[in-house]
Amino acid sequence: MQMMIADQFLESVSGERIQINNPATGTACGEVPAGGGEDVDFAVQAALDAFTPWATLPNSRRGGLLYRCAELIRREADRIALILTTEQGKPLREAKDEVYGAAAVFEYYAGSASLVSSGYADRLPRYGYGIVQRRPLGVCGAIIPWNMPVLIAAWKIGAALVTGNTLVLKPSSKAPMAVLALGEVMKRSGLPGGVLNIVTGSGNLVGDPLISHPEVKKISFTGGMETGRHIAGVAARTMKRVTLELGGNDPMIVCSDVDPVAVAEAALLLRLYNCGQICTSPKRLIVEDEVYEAFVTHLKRRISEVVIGDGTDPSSMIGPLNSEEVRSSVEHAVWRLGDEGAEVIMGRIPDTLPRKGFFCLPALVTGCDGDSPVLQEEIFGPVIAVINAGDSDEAIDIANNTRYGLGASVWTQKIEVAERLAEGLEAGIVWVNQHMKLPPEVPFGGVKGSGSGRENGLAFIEGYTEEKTILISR
Ligand code: TXE
Repeated sequence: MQMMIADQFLESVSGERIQINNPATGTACGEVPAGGGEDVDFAVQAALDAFTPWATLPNSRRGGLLYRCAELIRREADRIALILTTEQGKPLREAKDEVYGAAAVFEYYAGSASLVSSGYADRLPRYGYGIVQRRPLGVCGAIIPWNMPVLIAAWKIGAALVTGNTLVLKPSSKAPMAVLALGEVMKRSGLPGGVLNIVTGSGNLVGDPLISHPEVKKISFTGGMETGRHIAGVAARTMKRVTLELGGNDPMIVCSDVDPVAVAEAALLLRLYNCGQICTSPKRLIVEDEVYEAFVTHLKRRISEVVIGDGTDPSSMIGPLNSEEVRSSVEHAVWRLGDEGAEVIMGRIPDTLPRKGFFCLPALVTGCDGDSPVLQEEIFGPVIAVINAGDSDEAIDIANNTRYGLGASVWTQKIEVAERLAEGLEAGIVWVNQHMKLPPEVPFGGVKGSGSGRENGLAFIEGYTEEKTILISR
């Protein structure tokens, strides 16, 4: 595949390419250009050239274009989803969910176009009156990871474009092809050249020139904590705005009044979605005493029934992890939890499991210590870690015992318990009797080490525009 810059599909200036591997086979499934600084300069220039005509379109026209994109994305969902499964590993039905989710995100932004409006201050006795314009920032940059690339790209593209900005987007080199397919579909929907540019390549060679480029006014980043720290530092030097989403270590608190079997089943399905590689996956199940045994008993039975396999096989409940690097870090975390004294039960290896590929058996780890140093970090894989808590006060202490603060959930039928725990949890979003749901209508982002700034909801208006006041006296 090729990069998308201005109204062209291009190779990189260097002519070099990056091989993309299918995580289910460990073998090549495609190639993309290995971009560099000159490609970034070219893309930023294309975005600058496209900016004024795009920014001066009526909001409704930009919204209308995003609706058309959503329509075509839905029509081409099967094709984009297959590319996503092939390069990322997730089961095809999850890849389709993700592509449809991206279409819904574009519909949300299209429908919100009219909310991006200016203000008026009437009757300022000594000054006349004031007009408060909302203006786009200019050229924005987006850097995204490999775990949910199509959905996360849609969040950033929808918000930047509907507010009149143009965008240079850098996908992860571990899953760039579905994002290129998304861009190509958007272009075919009528998006003018240069409004969205996609430059593929490494973090050092494409990411760094993008975050330090003087013409780029904002960087929206989703990825690892260390990279986020680096980006915030570099962006500060050119006074860029920065939004950072740096992962999570979400607690799921299971209170004593719930049906433990039903909630354990929900926890299993949620935790294994995308093979556990989701920032808001429930990574620590904190279960109160009264329901702990029944909860764990259900999981012990179910863990052996989880079918692992190639994401294109409809019987696979989970696919491989995205890379060898992720697999070894997940396996290492499971060994360490075992060393700390937790009980580890591994899932079953099916006879049909391909020999190669980055497959990682799901692990149920029970009796975990709430203070475990391993559990204070994000485990990005199919590890169901269960911690026993005496009561809800202890549960909340354990829940907040991490440097992350992205999402959290409380499972209870008692509204007063839900309210009290939701109040005490250190998180950007707290779910009650659900987890990991992110409709574009609500703001999303973290506290503590999970980052800063919000995406979606109405946060996009503040995030992608600036106000200019004109005070008029006659
Ligand atoms: O992230 P990186 P990785 C977590 C998860 C995972 C870990 C590392 O725990 O194991 O992070 O994942 C680009 N300048 N999350 O290695 O390196 C890079 O090319 C500019 C949580 O994939 O942060 C890619 O496009 N850009 C997370 C993007 O940053 C740079 C989702 C993310 O890569 C750069 C994914 C640089 N110097 C992983 N270096 C979440 N928030 O959910 C790299 N990049």
